[in-house]
Amino acid sequence: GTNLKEVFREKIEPMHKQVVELREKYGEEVLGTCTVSQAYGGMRSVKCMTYETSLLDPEEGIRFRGYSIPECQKLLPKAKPDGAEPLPESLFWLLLTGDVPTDAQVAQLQEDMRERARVPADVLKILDSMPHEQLHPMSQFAAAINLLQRESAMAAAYANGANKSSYWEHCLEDALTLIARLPEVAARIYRNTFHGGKHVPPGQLGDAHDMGKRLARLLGFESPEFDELMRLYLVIHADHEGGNVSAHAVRLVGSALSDPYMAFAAGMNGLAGPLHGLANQEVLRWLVQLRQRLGDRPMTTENLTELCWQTLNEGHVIPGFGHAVLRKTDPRYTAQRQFALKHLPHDDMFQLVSKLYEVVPQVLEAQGKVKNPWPNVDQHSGVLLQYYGLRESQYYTVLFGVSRSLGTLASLVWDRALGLPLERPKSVTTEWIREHFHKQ
Ligand code: AMX
Repeated sequence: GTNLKEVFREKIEPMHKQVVELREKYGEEVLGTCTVSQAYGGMRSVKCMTYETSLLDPEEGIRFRGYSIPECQKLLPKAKPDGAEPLPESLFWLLLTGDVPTDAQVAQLQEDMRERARVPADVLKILDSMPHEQLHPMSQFAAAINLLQRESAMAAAYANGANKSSYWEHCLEDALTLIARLPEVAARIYRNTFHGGKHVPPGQLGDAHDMGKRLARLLGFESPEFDELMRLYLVIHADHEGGNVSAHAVRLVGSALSDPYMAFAAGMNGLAGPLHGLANQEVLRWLVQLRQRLGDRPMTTENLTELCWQTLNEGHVIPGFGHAVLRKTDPRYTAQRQFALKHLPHDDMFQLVSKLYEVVPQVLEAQGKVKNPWPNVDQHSGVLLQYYGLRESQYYTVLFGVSRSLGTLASLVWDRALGLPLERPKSVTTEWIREHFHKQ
């Protein structure tokens, strides 16, 4: 079939059966342990949850339903007639069902999303009246998601006493509507904050477009190359397994049966932190500062090394490098580097980013603290955006957020389909640790 909901419905029973069997067989096996250091150390590497849509290998990076980013670029449907990057809707299909969709399946999903896409006028009005200069775009974004919440099918169904076995349907309904509306929400915030509230009317777009192109056009960009960049961007930022701050926040809040809007807004507040999604904004600021500090001096290894040490000695991290789980260059970085080599090989800022790829890992190794000196996704994204004229780096994390809806909401639908319970791990006090281990 070509209907996502019906295809998904068929997946639930076998998956549920598999989980029941696995729990019967291995329910008492130890998946992970947690040392005192891990409890104080951000629970790094503690295996304590399941998450179906993607899995991160420390060496190889992310796989979406078992497919690496290059494999997704090869296998997922593209825009007709000559798109080279996967369609974001096709990734959502893959993440939700585990199957690479056909062109017909993607076409029907796009059609469904187009019907849901218009943001209610009064929500737009509230967005227009926000204090754009003072309110960070991510605050506007999270607020907008909460404003859209009043239409939650999940909240309404719960209030009407819906049966638990139907939660996933309402959750999927909300996920599709929310994802479909995010491009207009995101673009509204961009145009309000940086273009004096001059909007591209969605009615002008016609209906032959995908989520990437729609987002690009509503932001005010016309070039087909930027459409492709948005498609790539939306695909690679979508999901990064379950333990990262945004994905875990969505899962955690959703486990209280807060509806998908509430849960996703929580995730976006987490994405807005500089150690997580806000790093893409920080990277561009840092690159611009680096260029200023470099002045007329040439972009040599020696000069850049000196400036990287200056950042570290000022007590700052080098944004866009390092990762809590990854231990090699992020394949999301590599995918963006390939895009740059294809479309903007001579851009100055890209040259700088390329040169930093040689310099920063050495500096971080010499500093001797980081577990991973290699660049992550955020090191590269701003440079691509600024090349096409999207220079307002405070806005970048909103784009990350639009993308993250694809993974975290697909996962949330599975949480409800599998009937996962409220999350409630146990905490202890420092006093407890002292007493407990003293007695042993
Ligand atoms: N520059 C300087 N120091 C760094 C560093 C970097 N890029 N990355 C890690 N370190 C430091 C840590 O701050 C820590 O120092 P401390 O012992 O004085 O506290 C030490 O190295 C060990 O850290 P780690 O175990 O290697 O990393 P982590 O798991 O604690 O943190 C991360 C991971 C991403 C927060 C960290 O690498 C960082 O701050 N990077 C820069 C910000 C960034 O790019 N974030 C985006 C990550 C991707 C994403 O979520 N979007």
